[in-house]
Amino acid sequence: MKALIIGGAGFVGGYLIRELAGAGFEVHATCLPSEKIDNESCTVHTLDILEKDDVTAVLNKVSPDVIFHLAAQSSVAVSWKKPQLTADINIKGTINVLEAMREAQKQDMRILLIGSGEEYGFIHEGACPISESEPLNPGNIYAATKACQGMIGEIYFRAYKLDIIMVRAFNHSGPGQLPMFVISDFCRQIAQIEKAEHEPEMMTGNLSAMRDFTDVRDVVRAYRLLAEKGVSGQTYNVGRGQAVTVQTILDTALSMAECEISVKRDPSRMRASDIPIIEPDVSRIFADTGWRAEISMEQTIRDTLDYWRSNTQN
Ligand code: A2R
Repeated sequence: MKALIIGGAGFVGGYLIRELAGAGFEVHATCLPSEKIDNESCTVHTLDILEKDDVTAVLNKVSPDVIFHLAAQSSVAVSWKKPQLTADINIKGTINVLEAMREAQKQDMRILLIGSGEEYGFIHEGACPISESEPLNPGNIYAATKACQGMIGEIYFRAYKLDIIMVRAFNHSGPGQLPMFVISDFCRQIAQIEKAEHEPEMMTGNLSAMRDFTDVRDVVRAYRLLAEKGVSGQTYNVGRGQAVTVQTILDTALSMAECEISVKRDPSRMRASDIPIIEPDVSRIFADTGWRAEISMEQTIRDTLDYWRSNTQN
């Protein structure tokens, strides 16, 4: 099987390249001209998905069996500051990819559109575990563009019979993730404190919110299994299916620290409208592929902490 990862230079891309190469796929990956992919197990192509003709050229050159569309403006914070850019990349960019796929000479090409659990947004009490059929109520620009990506995917599936799978990935984490995400943030702070680069004080936001965390290595395995066994036209939640409080994440991370650390609330890290619980129903992906998360949250936290300990300039 020949795979093309669009947006392969990001956090998930590196793991997905390894997962697919390990499973025997011929792997091609794209990155922006400003980015780099250092991985010998894939062929790299530069691509800006806003350039439709370039998307067509890469698709025709590689002629993949399956495309993993990861390219995105993936930051919620940036999406507030740059809504037009976020809409351009996440919506127009996706349309460019789908149009290029529609025009491609190859008939049996599958695509996974990677969306987000954020698409559900403000969910009503009692909706959790939230299933794929639940209405979407996005609460930020990023989430709205990802919901739109999924809707356009469904339309292309129905109208043009393209082989499209929509994915809603919930929180995922692991070594190498940027510290704007909670597990990476806590682990980085601990590593800095252990090296005495920081006061022994952990800054936190809202600790009572319950979120569903999956290791990125499990997530990319889910993507591979969906590419192999997922049902065309279907939308799949990808997550552990067991939410925990951010307090639990903090306590687990602190229990691994090599020194005493006190906890301090940082008002700048509190979000105005934090939804109390977000937990996916993952029965559909389990039924269709047999996938479920296997790596424990403790392991993810330990590996992320070790990552920051060995990356001194953090
Ligand atoms: O924004 P950058 O410079 O980090 O580049 C990102 C890249 N990208 C693009 N690629 C092609 N054409 C564009 N116009 C364009 N704009 C941005 O896509 C980055 O290298 C990659 C996305 O990777 P991350 O931002 O690290 O996301 P991550 O965590 O790998 O998540 C993968 C997917 C995304 O669609 C998320 O929205 C979803 O999973 O949850």
